[in-house]
Amino acid sequence: MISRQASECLNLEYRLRFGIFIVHLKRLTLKPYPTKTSIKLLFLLPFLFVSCEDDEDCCTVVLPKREQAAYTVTFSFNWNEKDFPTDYRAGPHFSPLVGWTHQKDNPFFDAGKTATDGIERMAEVGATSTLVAELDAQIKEGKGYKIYTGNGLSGGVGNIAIEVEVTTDFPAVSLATMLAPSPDWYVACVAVNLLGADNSFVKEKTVVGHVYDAGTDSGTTFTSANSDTNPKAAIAKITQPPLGDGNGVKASLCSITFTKK
Ligand SMILES: [Ca+2]
Repeated sequence: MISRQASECLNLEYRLRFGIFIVHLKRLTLKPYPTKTSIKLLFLLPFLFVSCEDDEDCCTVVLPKREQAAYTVTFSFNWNEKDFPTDYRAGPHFSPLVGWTHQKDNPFFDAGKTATDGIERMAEVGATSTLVAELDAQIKEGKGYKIYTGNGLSGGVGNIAIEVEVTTDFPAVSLATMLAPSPDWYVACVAVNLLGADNSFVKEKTVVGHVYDAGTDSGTTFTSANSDTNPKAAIAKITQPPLGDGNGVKASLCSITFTKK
């Protein structure tokens, strides 16, 4: 494909070449013997009709570059009894990370959406296979680039790191992990765009890992019995106890850093 601007540039260049050709032709027809000009003309002829579509230096029009970048994404958890005392119990942990890189602003895991079956299974039992199949279907529709599954964490404090790749067409990252024990709560980064204002990839970015209620189980605290929510409620950021303080969950529970490799 060549852009309209590039096409106009090519037309202009062809017209210029044709003009040069005519000037030399007139000079040539006035001389009955071969001259340096007529020899040059012979060399010019093929260039007059050769397309410069494949010649990067032909035009000054710069077509958009499709760049790629790799990042290490580090989830740093600090879910501890001192900072989150309400109903705290031993054995907190996080399920294997799962997510994808995709077009910016894709709301797949975001508040306000209804959880898919894959999000429900991830948020309730930490399973990834249904979610991976759903993300694969999204990628086949052209909405995403790659799917990732990673490690979990067998405690409330510690890090999980994962490597991801983004492109200018798919510059955003969404990753999620079940917070356990819990009814249907998960920590996630949703559609974090790694393209900066100058349209190049940022060196580093840190965001809060928000805690979401998937809206698929009606339990109210960490160890509530299973109570399926039917129909599903919308995904929502958690604000209330035991994790929240009425307004939200302390940002210290999870921070997520993206470091360009
Ligand atoms: Ca459920």
